[in-house]
Amino acid sequence: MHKDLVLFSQLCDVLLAEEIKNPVTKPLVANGLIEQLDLKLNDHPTLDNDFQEILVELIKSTPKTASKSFFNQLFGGRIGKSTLGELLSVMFNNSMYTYKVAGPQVLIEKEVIKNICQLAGYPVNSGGTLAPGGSMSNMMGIIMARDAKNPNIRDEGHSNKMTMYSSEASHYSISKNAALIGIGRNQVRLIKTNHKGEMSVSHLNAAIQNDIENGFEPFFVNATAGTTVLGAFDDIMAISKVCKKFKLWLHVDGAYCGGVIFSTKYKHLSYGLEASDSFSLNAHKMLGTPLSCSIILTKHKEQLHHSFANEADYLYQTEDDEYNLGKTSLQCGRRNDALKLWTLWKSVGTYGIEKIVDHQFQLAETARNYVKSNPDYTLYSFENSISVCFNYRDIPADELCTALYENAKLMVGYGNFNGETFIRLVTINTAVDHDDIIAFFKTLESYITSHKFPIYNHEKQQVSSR
Ligand code: ABU
Repeated sequence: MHKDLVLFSQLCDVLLAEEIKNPVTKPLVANGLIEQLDLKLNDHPTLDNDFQEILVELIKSTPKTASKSFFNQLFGGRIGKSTLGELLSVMFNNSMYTYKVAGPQVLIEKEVIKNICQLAGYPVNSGGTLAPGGSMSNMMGIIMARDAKNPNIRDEGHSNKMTMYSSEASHYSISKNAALIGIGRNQVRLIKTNHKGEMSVSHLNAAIQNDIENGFEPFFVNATAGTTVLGAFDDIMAISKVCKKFKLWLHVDGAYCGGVIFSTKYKHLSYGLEASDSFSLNAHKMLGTPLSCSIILTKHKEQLHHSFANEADYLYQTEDDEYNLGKTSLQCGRRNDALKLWTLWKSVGTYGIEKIVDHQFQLAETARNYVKSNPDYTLYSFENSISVCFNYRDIPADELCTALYENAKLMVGYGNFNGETFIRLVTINTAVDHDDIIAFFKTLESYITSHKFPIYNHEKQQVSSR
């Protein structure tokens, strides 16, 4: 074991050096890669030296999400104290279902949940758990809403046409989960948004009313704190009033930007959160922990238990349900995903996490200012968003992003909204500073100049009206 940990440490050194030397991995063609990197599994053992070499090649050819050139997804960077927590949880190899096998790890998860509930404005007896990703956190919210509407569904299944509501800019997991839990994708009403990507509350109200009149059974509304493309925040307070009127469960999908609750300056973006019934938050996004650290909270702790508990006498043999976390979780075997957030939080404090969140908004400000002040760019996104969406000289965003990736210049993706396609620069990467944002634009511009990229339109677009 010790020998393998020494090797692990050496491999980490290779990775850290690679992230600086080759921040964007030159992509290899997927077809044929299995032979090229010697990934095939064999009947016979691999010699130690060959094993090490294969791993070094694997490191070199794996995309570098912690490098300063990674802006592609809603996560990125690496924070040492949090990575330490993640590595420790691998070494501990506990499972969180019982106090008997997880011991103090259970208390760590409970402490994290309790503190986030406080920041969300939830009452003291609220609860929560961790799920394997934001989609599954949202699924847990939907399941609690379904069971709160009809407590017999867990035993009998459902026969009514139950309907769900979420904006057309919300995450695809809402529809996917409707399919997975048997509600059906066609029972998801995608509510219109305004020009900023925020859900129309009047359309929501009308859609619910219309469904009731037509014999459907509405049960769940999802509001989003940070939509996937534009990073928009729905008006949670206004939506909560509609939910109250129709007695519907309000879930807030804060997977992307729910981390604003840590920031004195930006928590107003989630105003009304305390009126929701459940709230999901991905600490591996805005809070900078490694993947995955997906948290689902609810004011209705008893509902979490009702929806997810199942007896198993071979498993639950000591303590009560309060400390046997398998009674409130989606999974059976489950690593302590809260530990990496706890090690970070313990080391930097709530104020330290606030700085992490605020830094991302500052970087977005830098990027937006750059775009606004340069006539070759068109801006599509808005203030208070860490997704900076733009086009450069009307070059098709998909072609440009793919060219930057294939030529190992930058990792950045593109998105669509209201019929426009644009580059989405996500300023969530904790490794990045002001100069790296400027370097991003300079790299993009010099790539276009040096590669004589076809240019469609040099004229300045009207950014101020967007
Ligand atoms: N929840 C994952 C979203 C992926 C992305 O848009 O980057």
